[in-house]
Amino acid sequence: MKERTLAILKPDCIKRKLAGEVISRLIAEGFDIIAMKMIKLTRETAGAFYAVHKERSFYDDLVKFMTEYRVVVLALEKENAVVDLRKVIGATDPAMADEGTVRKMFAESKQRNIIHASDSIENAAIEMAFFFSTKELTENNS
Ligand code: FUP
Repeated sequence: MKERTLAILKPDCIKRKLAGEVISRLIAEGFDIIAMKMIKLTRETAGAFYAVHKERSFYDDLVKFMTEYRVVVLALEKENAVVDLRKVIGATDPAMADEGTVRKMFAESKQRNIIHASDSIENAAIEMAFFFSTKELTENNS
């Protein structure tokens, strides 16, 4: 069954001009782009998005990083989108990521790791609603 997930091309991806290459890879992997926009996250927005990590030692640095430059958020659709996107991006730590994954190819560290992908169908729905209106998630797909 077709499924949707959320990806964020992080500030390092945009700064290093890798957005085109990463988006091409996602399309080549069979993902359809349902909605996409470039935004500059505020501390409030980035903090709320990563609220689950609030107590972690890396939280403040993570929020700082996510607000240092623009990001691109994408709602993506394909069969098994959630699991498949996690496979394409690879492990959080690029040193642990499989060969050929986006993070193995491009990420510099656990923090500057190029791309976010939702980790479950439930979180995908929550994260898509965080960045896109219902209209944005339906108007290009009717
Ligand atoms: P992932 O689901 O692979 O993005 O990874 P996590 O949910 O475990 O972590 C969310 C984000 O926190 C990562 F993308 C980057 C950041 N992070 C760090 O900056 N340092 C760490 O040690 C772990 C995670």
